[in-house]
Amino acid sequence: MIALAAKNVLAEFNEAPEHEALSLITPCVAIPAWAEHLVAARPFSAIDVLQHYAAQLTDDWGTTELNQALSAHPRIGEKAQGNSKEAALSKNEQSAVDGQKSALIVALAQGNAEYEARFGRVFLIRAKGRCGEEILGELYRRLKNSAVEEEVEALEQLRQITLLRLEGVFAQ
Ligand code: 2AL
Repeated sequence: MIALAAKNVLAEFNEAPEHEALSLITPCVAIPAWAEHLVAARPFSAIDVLQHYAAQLTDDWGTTELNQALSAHPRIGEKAQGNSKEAALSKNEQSAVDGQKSALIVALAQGNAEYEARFGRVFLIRAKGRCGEEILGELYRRLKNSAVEEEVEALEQLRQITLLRLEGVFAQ
């Protein structure tokens, strides 16, 4: 019984049927090809090897992947809907924006609207480790980006969110 309890997540991921391995990492990002490639590359000898490969796969991401992934990211300051694992992760990441002063919430909502009007998609930022004021500051800074510069930044944020979530999956 002890042996079962101690069986680590990496071994589980390596040995699980394909659909189970997929469901373990799908909540990290709504880009099916990323999860499929990672599962197809099993087994991994160590978590850092897996993380490194997962990061490498994100280097190929572009406009299509950004739009795919955004369908699963609620606006900053708005709660994720539903009971999916991804929604739960998102709520946790955005916890610093919870219960904030209403002035900040209003400013974020206005900034989000301005961003969406300018770039045509939801403002994406790795919220974990950032306070509400910092997020708002980044939103104002990024509103001054060109469309090309901003896509590069949004993709970098998506990579950070994804790899942080993946770390969470394999944390012992
Ligand atoms: C999110 C989210 O759901 N988690 C995170 O770090 N950022 N959403 C967003 N619009 O940036």
